[in-house]
Amino acid sequence: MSSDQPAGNFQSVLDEQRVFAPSPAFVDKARVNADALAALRAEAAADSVGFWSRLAREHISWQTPFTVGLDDSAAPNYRWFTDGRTNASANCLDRHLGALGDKPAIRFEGEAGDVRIWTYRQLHAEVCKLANGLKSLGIGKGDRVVIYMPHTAEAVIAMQACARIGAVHSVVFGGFSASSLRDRIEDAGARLLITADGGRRGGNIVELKKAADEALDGACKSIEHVIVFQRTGHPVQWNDKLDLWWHDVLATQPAQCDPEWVEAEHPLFLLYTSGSTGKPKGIQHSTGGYLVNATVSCQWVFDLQGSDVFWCTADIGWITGHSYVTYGPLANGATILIYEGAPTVPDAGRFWKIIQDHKVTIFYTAPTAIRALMRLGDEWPAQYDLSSLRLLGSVGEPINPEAWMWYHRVVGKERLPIVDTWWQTETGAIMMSPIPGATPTKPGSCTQPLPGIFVEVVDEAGTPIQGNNVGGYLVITKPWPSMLRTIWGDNARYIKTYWEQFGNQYYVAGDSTHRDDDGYYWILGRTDDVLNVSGHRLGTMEVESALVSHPRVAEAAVVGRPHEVKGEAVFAFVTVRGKRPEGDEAVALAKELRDHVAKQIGAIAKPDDIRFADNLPKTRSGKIMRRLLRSIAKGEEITSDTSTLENPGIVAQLQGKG
Ligand code: 6R9
Repeated sequence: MSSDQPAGNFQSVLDEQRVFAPSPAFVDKARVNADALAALRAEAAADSVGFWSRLAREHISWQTPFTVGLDDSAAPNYRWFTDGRTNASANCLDRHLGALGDKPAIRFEGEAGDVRIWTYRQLHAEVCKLANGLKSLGIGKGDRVVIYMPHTAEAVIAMQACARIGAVHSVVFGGFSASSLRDRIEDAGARLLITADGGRRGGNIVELKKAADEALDGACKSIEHVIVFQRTGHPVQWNDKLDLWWHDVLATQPAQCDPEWVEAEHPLFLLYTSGSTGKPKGIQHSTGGYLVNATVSCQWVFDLQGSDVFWCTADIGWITGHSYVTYGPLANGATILIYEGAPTVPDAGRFWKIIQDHKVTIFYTAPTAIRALMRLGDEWPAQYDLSSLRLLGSVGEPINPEAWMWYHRVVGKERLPIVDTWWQTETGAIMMSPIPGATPTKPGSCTQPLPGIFVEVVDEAGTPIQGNNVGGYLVITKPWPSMLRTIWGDNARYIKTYWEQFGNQYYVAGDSTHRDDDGYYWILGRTDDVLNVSGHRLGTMEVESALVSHPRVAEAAVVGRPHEVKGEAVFAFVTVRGKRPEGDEAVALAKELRDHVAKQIGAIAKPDDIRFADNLPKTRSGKIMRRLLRSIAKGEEITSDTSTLENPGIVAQLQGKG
């Protein structure tokens, strides 16, 4: 990374001059307006530990109040609120039973259109029954439970039941293969697996039980029981020694289960995430600190209020599904929406129909979904009444200004705030985002850190770069309550991955960023996604953004390919609107796109190679698999496992073989 002022190569995002101020109508009713935000920032700047301690006391119910704010005696293994005791499930359920017992906690819609609603009282009863069932199987505090479920309300119930008894859940996304599931069960040493006969997606049954059987076949010796939720009713293999039906486990259990009060630092969950090298890391989160950021960020960023219907489209298998489906909104007593299926079943209007039918007020999704919906055409959202919406959010990757503008214009009708939220599995909760009633937004920028979060841009040597209009490594300089505590079973890797690079001073996020003239942050991508072309630094994202601004381009992914003269050359994979070009048409369009990029950014960014495909290789969470694209760009043999891709068939086409 260079500490220099960005040269012409950052221009595609820096040329983005549009600014959207919060509307007076929104500001009037907002939980946090500009004055309130300034007060929060001032309080946090004066004493960040005191600030978080106050919020922890005000927004979380403690069975034993804490007296210690931050314990940094074992830094960088920071600990928060260490002498306090609490329970995540009690915070999400029990404390709402008085005033909100009859309020819907979950509105669930299946892919086939089946709708079911759980009030807080009903959800509490189900969670208690399952929690008692787990106890009857000998599961208790500290035991690991792997959850491999479809995106249904029962997945939330399973997480809450674990939290209730102090068991540590580790949710494995239902799209992961049997071998990924096996690796995670073994690394976690789980005693119990909770799964389902299957899930429904894209008109098909996802064979979860079958994959679970395969994962356990001759392996995962720590597993003592498998609880199987019946979702589809299709026949599954049964192992009498291990398997139990969910409904049988619950049938005999009372609907009351006292929460297990755990220390604030007791692990609430592990969530496996891939690093740049090696096997997936089990990111370990705490109970107390995690809950504080998950709860408070919902109020600040989503302006969550009593009447909201909050739809975060993320699957329960990702951190976004943990913090903004299960824990944050429920701790706030909100109504959440869960939709099990694919966005295009039975047609491209499904998301918009769900928003209309359930009167969704807050919609939080990923840029990849926004681009896919954009590609399907404006006529789909136009057919539905989206007037219930009052706030839009984005998470997971940089959102290119074109997609942001489409979201703003077509979904937000130029009236709704958009919060572009930057954070990571490791941070537990949102770190940077606009505050919708206070922060003017710019398309493509996550704007500024939340109160109590302190970031810097540092150079190669770890020295903070002062002033604005600078770029470098993004680091977080002060501990915050929901930070990861360690990597399960490998604290040395925790320190090496997140701290060592700059002498254990800062949390190293692994992203590069640019801070513009107004002090706004623009995430340029992972540090491993930065290209160096003839000594010039290029963000893959800005080349992609330039490509996508061409009317024919739907989506683009750019990677570096080693080049004898330039060091690295730009290689672009492109999907187009309409039919994929072939032959002369492809040659002509590639030239047009090169010239277009040259015009947008400069000749230096011109892709040397452009390959057209019907689709890009994506993980099930919608992230483009750049590692795979880099291998393809280099012409390497693909030996890595591509089974976790949303669309494994696309690999041959990307290699130019299809
Ligand atoms: C929450 C989540 C983390 C990585 C992160 C960054 C990218 C997430 C972003 C964003 C730009 C945003 N990322 N949000 N980049 N703008 N608003 O996605 O966690 O799956 O661990 O991914 O995603 O590169 O480092 P996770």
